Amino acid sequence: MALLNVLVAPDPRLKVKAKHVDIVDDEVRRLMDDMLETMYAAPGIGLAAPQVGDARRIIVIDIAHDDEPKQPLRMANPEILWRSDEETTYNEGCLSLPEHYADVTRPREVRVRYLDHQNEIRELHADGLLATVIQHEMDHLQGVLFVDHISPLKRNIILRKLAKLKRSKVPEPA
Ligand code: GNR
Ligand code: NI
Repeated sequence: MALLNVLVAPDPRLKVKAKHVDIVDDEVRRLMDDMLETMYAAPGIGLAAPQVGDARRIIVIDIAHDDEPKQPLRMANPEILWRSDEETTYNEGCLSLPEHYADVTRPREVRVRYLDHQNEIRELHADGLLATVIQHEMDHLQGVLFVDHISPLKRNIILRKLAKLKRSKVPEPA
């Protein structure tokens, strides 16, 4: 297992559309496990492959609390089969937008089809926080961040602050 580096916005690798996975083999399983380890260490409750610089349609999620047994979900090629008309709002965070939060409204329930870590087709009905995190992670596979769901004014404030922070950390070549 290995900890992976999580990309912080603005970064062009967070804006690309990720590619379909043909088969979940040992190499993909290793990536899923490294992503879970990275997510738990952060700590976070979800992580998408583009956030660790890998442009494939892979996400991992665990919304179990610290005092509960782990409930890791590993998904390749997730597809939303159904979304509820009813919506819900969560104050979302993102490991690629550290220390920034905003309310995002999304469908309250979703039905998802995906390939699991054994390369088996599975379906899951999710609601509440799990449904929100699934949609947040699937957005990453389209190059979409939660700030793309809020007002351009709030989005630009967050992205400018993060860009400035990057400039202060990484000296530009002279
Ligand atoms: O850790 C995370 N918390 C979170 C909270 C509310 C809605 C979505 C999330 S996902 C986020 C981790 C992350 O950036 N996943 O891409
Ligand atoms: Ni995120």
